[in-house]
Amino acid sequence: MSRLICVSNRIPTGPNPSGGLVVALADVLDETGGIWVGSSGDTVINPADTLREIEGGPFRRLAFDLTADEQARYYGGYSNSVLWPILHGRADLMQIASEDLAVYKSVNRRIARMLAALLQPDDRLWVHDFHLLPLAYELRVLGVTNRIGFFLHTPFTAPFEMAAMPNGLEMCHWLMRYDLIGLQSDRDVRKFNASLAAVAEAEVLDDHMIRLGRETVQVGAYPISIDAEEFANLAEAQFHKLPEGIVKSSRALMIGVDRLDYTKGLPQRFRAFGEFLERHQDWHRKVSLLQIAPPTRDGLKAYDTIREETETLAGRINGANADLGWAPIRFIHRPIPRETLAGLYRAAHVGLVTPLMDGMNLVAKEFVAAQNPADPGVLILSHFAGAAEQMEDALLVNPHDTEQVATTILTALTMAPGERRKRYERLMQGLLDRDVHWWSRAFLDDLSSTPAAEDAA
Ligand code: GDG
Repeated sequence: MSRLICVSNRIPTGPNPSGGLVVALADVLDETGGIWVGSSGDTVINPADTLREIEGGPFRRLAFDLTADEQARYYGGYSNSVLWPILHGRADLMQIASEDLAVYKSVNRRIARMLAALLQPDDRLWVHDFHLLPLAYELRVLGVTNRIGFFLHTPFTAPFEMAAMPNGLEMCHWLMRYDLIGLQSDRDVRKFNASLAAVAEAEVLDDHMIRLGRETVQVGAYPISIDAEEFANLAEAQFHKLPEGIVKSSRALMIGVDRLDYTKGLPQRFRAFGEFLERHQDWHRKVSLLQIAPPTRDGLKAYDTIREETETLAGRINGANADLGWAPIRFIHRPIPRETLAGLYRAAHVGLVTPLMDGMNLVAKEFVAAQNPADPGVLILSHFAGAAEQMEDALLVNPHDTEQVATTILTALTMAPGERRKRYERLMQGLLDRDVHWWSRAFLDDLSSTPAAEDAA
């Protein structure tokens, strides 16, 4: 089997790297003698023009470094202050700066040079996420004809939003140089086709093939997932290790787990919970919301703002409702270990996953996988998470509609055990049928069967 070269913004670190992507790709990297390429996370004054071997670990890893200016402009600037907001429908939060775009392109060009020096003719490349959109374009400029696939972990932009980007047309041309583009959901595939048609006048040949000038690219939905079986076992084992106060509590526990990002809808969620408490005084002291929200992208203005807004709201709701023995919201602004998280999902009666926009949302899948099959909790899930396309047995909500979410909280808390089991069984079956191993196999099989560049020429 040809080598897989996986490229992502950050290389998985440590001797035993974990995380969803690692689980999905470790075996195929190992079996094919493949390599993972990504940034080390270190900033240096003069980055080398060659990749640096990271010793140890279950597969070969090669890292590059960035300067502090590159980190600020390529990562903090164009990636996280233009692409991230626009891909999540938040054009209002874009911070457009031409110098950031220039540095974003030059970093991608350098990565392409380092990669080109490493490639063997039949290597397959799999590029991940919005930090690396121009990578195939830059590799083609260097004459690379290998198959190159791209997976976007975020949603894709709608045509109107793409038009608000400083370089929407250029982005279309970058994308056309891949052989296969993987998106999270069918909804994203529709937006991809519509955006490329509207902004670049690309021709949609069929739902999964689009042409622009002499280039054609295949596109498809490959909903990412988790290793549901592994997560279920982890949750079962970890549940018993939780503090007694949680395991034995007679209070219903609702849980939210999200990086503290403005896309995750935390203020809307807190408002809905506040409304629920206001309407249902009989639930006071009988329910609490545990919100785990580790910090992310600190130092960017939009993130400071969402932190302040969220903390203020949690304080206000607690101030208005708490008594000496009960606080309705427990807000933890720190990461907690994955094992503890798994146990907590299982202890929870309701999972609140209400992003305003999300590529997939793995928390929704982890929550379901962690449940006790005999007495499962209920998932409340936003229509605007990619996961909603596959998880119709969750209670689907519009996160903007405070009243609807408040009503749905009551439905979830009072759902009969039989109904909870029925929904859980269907959701869990879906997770077992299409787990993360299915995801990587499906994408890589399709990538291998796209026509190679020289065949297509
Ligand atoms: C992007 C897309 C897409 C969270 N807090 C802690 C912690 N987590 C873990 C969760 C979950 C992961 O982080 C978050 O994944 P999500 O999918 O929910 O969201 P993003 O980080 O925004 O991920 C998203 C994903 O890429 C994959 O393609 O689904 O749409 O935005 O696994 O459990 N893990 C630990 N402590 C925490 O406090 N250990």
